[in-house]
Amino acid sequence: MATDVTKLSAVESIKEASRFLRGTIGEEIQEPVDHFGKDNIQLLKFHGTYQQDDRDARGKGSGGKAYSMMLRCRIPGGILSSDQFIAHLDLCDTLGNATMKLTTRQTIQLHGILKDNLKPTIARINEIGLSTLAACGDVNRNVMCCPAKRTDRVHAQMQQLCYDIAIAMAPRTKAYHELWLTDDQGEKTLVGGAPERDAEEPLYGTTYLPRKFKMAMALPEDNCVDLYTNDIGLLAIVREAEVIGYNVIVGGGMGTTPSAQKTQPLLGKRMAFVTPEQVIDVCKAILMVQRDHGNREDRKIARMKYLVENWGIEKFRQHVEQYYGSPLADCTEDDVYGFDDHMGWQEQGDGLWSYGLNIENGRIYDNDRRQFKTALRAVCAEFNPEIRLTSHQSMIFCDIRPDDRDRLIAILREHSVPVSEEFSEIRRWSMACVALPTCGLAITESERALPGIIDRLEAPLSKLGLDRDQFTLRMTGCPNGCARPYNSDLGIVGKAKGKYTLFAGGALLGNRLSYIYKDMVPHDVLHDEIVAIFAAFKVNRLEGETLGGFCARVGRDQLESLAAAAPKP
Ligand code: SRM
Ligand code: SF4
Repeated sequence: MATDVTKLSAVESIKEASRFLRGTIGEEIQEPVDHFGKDNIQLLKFHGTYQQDDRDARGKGSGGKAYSMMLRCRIPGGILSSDQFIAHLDLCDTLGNATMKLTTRQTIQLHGILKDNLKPTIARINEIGLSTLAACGDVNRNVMCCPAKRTDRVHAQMQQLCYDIAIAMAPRTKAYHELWLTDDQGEKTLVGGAPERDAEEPLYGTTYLPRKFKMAMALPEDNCVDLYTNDIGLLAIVREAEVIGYNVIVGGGMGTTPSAQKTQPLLGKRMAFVTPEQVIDVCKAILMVQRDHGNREDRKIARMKYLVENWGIEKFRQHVEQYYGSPLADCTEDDVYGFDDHMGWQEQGDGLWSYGLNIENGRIYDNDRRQFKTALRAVCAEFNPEIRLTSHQSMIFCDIRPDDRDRLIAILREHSVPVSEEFSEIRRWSMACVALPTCGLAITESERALPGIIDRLEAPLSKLGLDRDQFTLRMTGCPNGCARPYNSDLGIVGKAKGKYTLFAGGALLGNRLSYIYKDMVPHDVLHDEIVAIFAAFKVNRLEGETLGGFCARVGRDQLESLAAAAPKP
């Protein structure tokens, strides 16, 4: 490693001493306390789980923290069976907080799992053929891929490769099996066969990566996974209905700390073209460059995006070529030009249909008004559809026969689940991160606030005649950017208690970063600020211009003047 050992960040020593992610998790699980200690909290992330506390409950009751665990599954490309989906619903009802979250990276999160229930929950997830290993932590996380079910070879090739990458780049430690899938003595296997993997980590070594690592795969006409925000984005290049290779985009990432100037959101940079045969080894080479040259002293600047930015793409590519062992070809001209969110009915090409159900902010629950869980259970029981999760926190039911289409919609309606066709464009293209009450890093509300903000934007948009325009509006409860707010047309980012930074000028395609339009905007005037932007757009847009394109063209200062001058609806 290039870094001086004495300056390594605290997490580096925890990883090094952990004996491949074991730490003292096994001992702590047995202890009669409701939470884990701080070193194991870091290691538990690699196993797919975060320790949290109910932030609504802080300072109430006995005054202590109400601890529980969040558990994130690893679902490459977001593809799972009805049974696996139902098993998650069962888990959220029996051991979680009775809700389930579809995430911005095509996975499922369970919240509110008590420490004593962590092992049975992880064991159950493995029993149904899924895993939580490497859903979080300084490793390659859930690999995203366009989830559309199609009979063409292109989607199948990409989805297979997505799965193969996830396996090839998964950690190999036996610790996961020992801790969660054996009896308390660590001897008898409870779930599945004995682990076939080595105790050593040929790809990661003892200290794994300097920071989290993310990958996604998309098509030029359909960047539904937001390629440019990933450490590695693979853009499939198709000629005569075959994937002939991938343009490799490196060094994207959203997270930033506004008080630290050295941090910033960055879009990935186009690096090289690789054939399908080369792609896994080149991805491994990229990961190894980051492993050996990424910053291990300061976690704020440890993501690969800073290495790519500091070195420049040419130097980075040279290193990748050295690790890979031969020169790489240049990218083809192809780039992203479309985004299909796969909502509503789509033909698969085999006579069957997929139905994309928009789940607002990915939250699945039952209450007096809406019974998502009951409806989804009923759909799965009746049609047994394959389920595919989107990177916009929504889901797709696949393999529906034409005759069953009306019945599926009827089931949703019977349980007051809003169907995708009823969503306004603004709500359809919006996303909010979890934030309060579970996220330990949240500064403001997000998931619980965005629906109300959109309620106040829908009528003005209609009055302005902009309600058919498609643009992304994304909100997060802190600057970490979990709902990717820095490349959306508009972004709302929690900055201080009840105050937000408003971003403008990104793009639905995800290939342009936004700028700070206004800072420290109080929650209750956010919608006024946004309506003023809509009004300015209405009066001043060029033909065919998108909302983000307009904001980017006029720039911050002119946008402010135009927004002040435009007649409000
Ligand atoms: Fe995230 C941390 C939730 C996608 C950037 N993210 C967190 C934690 C684990 C908070 C923590 O560290 O204690 C959040 C748990 C909240 C909770 O209560 O569940 C959290 N992130 C999420 C999810 C669930 C948001 C959602 O509402 O869907 C997404 C889970 C994705 C998954 O299934 O794997 C999620 N996080 C993202 C994305 C979007 C993406 O990857 O496409 C980003 C921006 C892209 C990127 O990585 O740059 C993202 N999360 C972060 C960061 C900032 C990373 C950075 O480089 O600075 C943190 C904080 C950190 O790592 O220190 C973070
Ligand atoms: Fe939590 Fe911030 Fe991520 Fe939202 S963006 S889930 S508040 S870390």
